[in-house]
Amino acid sequence: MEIKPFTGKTIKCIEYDGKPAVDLTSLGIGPERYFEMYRWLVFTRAVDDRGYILVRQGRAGFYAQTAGQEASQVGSALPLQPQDWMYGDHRSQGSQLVKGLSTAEWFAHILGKSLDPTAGRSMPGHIGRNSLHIVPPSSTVGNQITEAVGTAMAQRIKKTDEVTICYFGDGATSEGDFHVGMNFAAVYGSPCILFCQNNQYAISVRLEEQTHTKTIAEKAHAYGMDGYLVDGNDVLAVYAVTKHCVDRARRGDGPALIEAYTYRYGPHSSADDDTRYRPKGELEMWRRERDPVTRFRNFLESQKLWDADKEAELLAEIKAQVAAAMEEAEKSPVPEPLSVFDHVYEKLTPHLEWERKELAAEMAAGAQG
Ligand SMILES: Cc1ncc(C[n+]2csc(CCOP(=O)(O)OP(=O)(O)O)c2C)c(N)n1
Repeated sequence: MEIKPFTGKTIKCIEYDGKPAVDLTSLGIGPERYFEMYRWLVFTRAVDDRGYILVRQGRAGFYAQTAGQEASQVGSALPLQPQDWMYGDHRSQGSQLVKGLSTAEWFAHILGKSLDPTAGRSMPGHIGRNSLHIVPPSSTVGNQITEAVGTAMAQRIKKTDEVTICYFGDGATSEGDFHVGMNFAAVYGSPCILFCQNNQYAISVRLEEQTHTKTIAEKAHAYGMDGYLVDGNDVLAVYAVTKHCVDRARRGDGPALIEAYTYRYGPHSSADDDTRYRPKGELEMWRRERDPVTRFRNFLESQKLWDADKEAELLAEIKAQVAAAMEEAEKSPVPEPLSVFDHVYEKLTPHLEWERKELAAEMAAGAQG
């Protein structure tokens, strides 16, 4: 299978019914990798379902689901190495879990517990993990693009063997940071994979209201980098295209823009009512005909690699793993109020020192009376 930019066609490996669309032998992967991919798809959805329930139970304040976008997230994170850097947005948990984030840490983050690597300080969905090179997203749409490109520029200057992947949505391509980032990434030949999950909506704003180009991938032309349009609900295609771009970037051949065409199932976040802007029947059609998890299971079945017993075994195993992670997160204590001053600066500024003393005094007075 040849992976080429700007063909005007969406790159795909499997049909919606799961039948291979191309000769898959050239991908160089076999059943073990397929099982790993499928496990991650099912696992990501299970974690996400559980996370969203926390909001419905009134135990968490916010959640942005990844449901529908699992193939984009899993397929693009699997080709990365541990030394690579990941910049995500508010909807990147599938990729972050594949990069190594523990599920208990993810739930602790949603609940604002001490086990959260950002110590309960960040808005849910804005997690980071230093040791895994996962950078916490800033809430400002598109901000992470310039940050990621800067990291990749440093990787180039320092001649490391690292690459950086940056996730953002279609809405972020209307921000100045996208255009600045694309230009700098190309001019400096930085090893950056700019990965746009085009789920067709920025909250209620449809893609047609966001851009007048037919695709997002073609915008790469203007910056002198390669742009690839891939079926974002086809985990094999996303894996193959991202691996191609990661390998090129690691060899020193510069950045790439990938557009993964996909669809989100949930509302924008737990604070949104998507029934007010989706055309009738659209969501149901994507769920019924294009679901990334079902599609890959159909593929495995078409290759005689999967059956109902294996499915039941996997679901039971994942259910137990998710429950254990939730239990660990729940056991974690809420952070000490005074810890809010930790890690702000290496050394507290005089003003924060003063605020810290004031809070400590108020807490002591409260405890007494
Ligand atoms: C600069 C800025 N404008 C507006 C917002 C409010 N906001 C948060 S997410 C979002 C939509 C982002 O859409 P997209 O980039 O397509 O990502 P998606 O949520 O669809 O994954 C908006 C408008 C914000 N956080 N920052």
